[in-house]
This record gives sequence, structure tokens and C-alpha cells, in this order.
Amino acid sequence: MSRLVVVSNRVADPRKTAAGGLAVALGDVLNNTGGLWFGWSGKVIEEADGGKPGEGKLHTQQAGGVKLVTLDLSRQDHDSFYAGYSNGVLWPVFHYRLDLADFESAHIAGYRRVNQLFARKLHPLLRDDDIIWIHDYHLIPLAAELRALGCTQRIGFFLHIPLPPPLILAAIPGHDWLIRALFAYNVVGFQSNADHAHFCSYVEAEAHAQNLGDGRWRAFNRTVQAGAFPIGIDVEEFVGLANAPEGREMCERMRREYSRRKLLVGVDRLDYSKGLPQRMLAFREMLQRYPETHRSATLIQIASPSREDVSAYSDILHQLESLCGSINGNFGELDWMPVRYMHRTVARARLPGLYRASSVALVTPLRDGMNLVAKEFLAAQDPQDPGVLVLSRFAGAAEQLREALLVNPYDIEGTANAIHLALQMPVEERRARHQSLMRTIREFDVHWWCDSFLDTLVKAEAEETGTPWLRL
Ligand code: GDG
Repeated sequence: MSRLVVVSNRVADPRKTAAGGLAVALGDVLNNTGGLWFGWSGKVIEEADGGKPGEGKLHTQQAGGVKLVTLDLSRQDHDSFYAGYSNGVLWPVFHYRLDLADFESAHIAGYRRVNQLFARKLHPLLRDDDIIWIHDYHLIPLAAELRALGCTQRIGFFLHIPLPPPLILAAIPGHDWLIRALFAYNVVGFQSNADHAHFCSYVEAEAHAQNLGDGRWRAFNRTVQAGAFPIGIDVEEFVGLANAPEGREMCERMRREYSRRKLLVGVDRLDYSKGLPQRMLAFREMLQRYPETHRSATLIQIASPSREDVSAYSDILHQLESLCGSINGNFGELDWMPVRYMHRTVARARLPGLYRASSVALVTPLRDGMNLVAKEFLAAQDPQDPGVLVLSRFAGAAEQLREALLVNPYDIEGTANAIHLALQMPVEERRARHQSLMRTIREFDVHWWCDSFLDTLVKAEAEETGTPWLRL
């Protein structure tokens, strides 16, 4: 295969296990092709230190066979591109939260400026036969900006978050511009069939695109291939971590500590899409309805800090803290706290042991592109005595993980009953469900995801010459 160039908002050194499964999976292909990974350095340069909008210094680092190239952002670019448009408009709207979107026009200007900056800095580093894979909502117009500079390479895009139905998408000022930008790609991938269907209905109704069959759509003088490529995890890596000494030690420590109770676990970035307050309400409802669970069930909720400079995030933090406090205040005993809540990031090596020691995982987002925690929990279980996954039907993962206990997280009573059912489930049923879920996550693991997307991209129609991309 030609050299792979990956572009995403943040880059990670694929050699470090803390980087996570995605970096490891992309790292394999990047390594094998002597690839390049391009993104923001994470550094913000204040105006007083010379940070100017639309400009940024490049840093280059070699990580094994992979070249990591990162770019600093000025304070103004960071605030409008990252906090303002990406996380203040696209994230909430794509998660169906129009009420949380802040449609300020300066934000979109910053979003365009940073995508142009990325294109300008990346363009000189590209070779004619590169395969370029761009990730996520921060960089939707990047291919269009690269095409405007004359790039004719195959370019693919993968959206890690959901794509909402056309009427919700249409609430974004300039939504037609965003979707038109997707036609600069050769392949556009979504997490689920539902997201893919939303794309199809949007381009048909709003862009009057012509359906060429096999997922191909034609509009704006261009053809794009669209499809669902549900992301997976590196299952074997996770099974290995759960069985490694640190994983076992963590699991045994948790089991010793909670020997008289069943553990429930939740691991999420602290984000309003994850449905954390609703989860706490459902857990409280379960304690209220089923007094026999008092003293016998403890929920460990890890909420790792995330995007603390966006105001909707501090609201969710206060709501969650107050709910956990009131559950412990109302139900706790001298020797039992129903909820252990941690607003902290836990080391990655400790997660598999924590998952394995838990009888139930609560993965109940209000909306999620996929949700990898659901798959990590399954991979970490003891197949002879596995825990039960309670999963929101609104996570992309629910399309694949049909044998989980699927819940509607807005239905507090229904979710409370499902949690109770999970705590009671006999071992034969747990084993049968786990076996079949493991088959699915093994078949559609992160390597399948990577290979099937890149295979589609390599086989996609080559760029048409003579129809230059008109600047957006
Ligand atoms: C986006 C989409 C889609 C969490 N807390 C800690 C920690 N984590 C790790 C988990 C998991 C990852 O972060 C979270 O992945 P999710 O998929 O659950 O969610 P998002 O971060 O919102 O990711 C999502 C994903 O992209 C991939 O396409 O599935 O729908 O929203 O790996 O384990 N890791 C460590 N400490 C923590 O405290 N080390």
C-alpha cells in the first residue's frame, strides 16, 4: 500500500500503550507504510507570546516508522476552532443537543481559518500517491481546503460521533456548506447504519444528490462513497491487559475491598452526552425499589475530566456531584457508600482489572457515536463468570451488541429495572450473552475497522481530472 497519512485533531505516539487502541491500530498501518500523522500539538500560543490567528509553528518527531507532525494554535484560533465551533456547535448538535449549541459567527470563521491552516501546512508534506485519512468533526472541510490547493490524492473521512437526522443538522447555520465539504472526499465513513441513513436522506433531500448505488452519491460534480464502518477495539490487547499481572492485581484488590458487595462500574469522559445524571437517577431508583440491594451493590463511577473550558461541562460536573452526594447522604450507612465517584483519569492499565472485578457495567449515554467502554468491558471479563453490560439503545454500539441489556436512559424506571435484572442474572445466561457478544467484538475489532475503511478508500474511484474543486 502507498504511504498512509492520518490527520486528526490530536496525535498520539503509537508506541505508547497509554495512547489507546485507536492509536495502536492506526500505528500498525502507519508503521508498515512509513506513514505520517498530522494534528494539533495541544499547545496554545498566547497573543503576547506571538500567537497570531491563522499561523502556527510545526514540530516534527519520529516515532519508530511513523513521523508525527504537529502544529501549535494561537489562542484566538484555539478558542474559536476548538472550543467555539468544534465543541460549542458541532459536538452538541451532532449529539442532538440544539439547546446547548452556541451559534456565534466568529466561531465558524475560526473553524475555517484553522482548517485552511492545516491544509497549508500539510500540503507541502504530501506525496502524489499518498492515501490520506482525516478523522472527526474538527476537520470536516479539510479535504475541500486540500483540493483547493490542488491535491488529487484519495482522501477518506471518518466521523467518530453520530450524524443527526437532516432536520437537526439543518439547525446549524451553513449546514449545506458543511455537507458539501464532505463531497471533497472519496470515502466518508460513519459509525452506524443509522448515521449513514441520515447522511443519505440529507444529501438526497437537501443537496439533490443522485444515488449511484453501492453507497455512491453524486453532487457538486463529484462522487463520494459513503458507508458504515463501526469502530472496534483491539480485543486481544484488552484480554492481554486483563490477564497481565497489573490487571490481575487490580482485579483481586477490588474484589478483596468489595468482597461483601457486587460492583457496578461506569467509565466515561465527563460529558453531557454520556447521560451521567440520568444514570445516577436510575441507580437511586433501583435502590429505592429494591431494598435488598442496599449494602450489596456499589457503583464506581469514573468521570475523567474533559473540555473544562466549555461551560456546559461545568454544569454537568455540579449536577453529578450533587446527585452522588444526595444518594450517599440518603442511602449510605456507616459501612456502605452506594456510589464512589471519581472526577479523575485512571491509568489505562488499571481499567481492565476494574472492569473484570465488576458484575455490571453501566454504559448509558443519551447519544454516542459508538462507545468503546462497552466493548472494553466485554473483552476484560472472565468468560466463565462474566459481568453484564447494560447498554443505552442510543449508543452506536447498540446496533451491534444486541445481547446486552438494552435500555432507554431517559426511562429512569426501566433502566432501574434493567440494572436490577443485571445484578440477578444467572451465570448460564451471562455466559451465553457474553459468548455471543465476544464473537461480534472479535469479528469487528479495530483492525477490521481500519482494514475495511482503507480497503474501500484504495478501491474508490480515482480523482476526476479537469474538474477542479471550487473553493467553499
Ligand atoms: C469518541 C465518540 C466513539 C475513559 N476514561 C478513562 C479512559 N477512558 C477511555 C476509555 C475509552 C475511551 O476513553 C472513551 O471512548 P468512548 O468511545 O467511550 O468515548 P469518546 O471519548 O466520547 O469517543 C465515541 C469514539 O470516539 C471512537 O470512535 O466510540 O462514540 O464519542 O477507550 O477506556 N482511559 C483512561 N482513564 C480514564 O479515566 N486511561
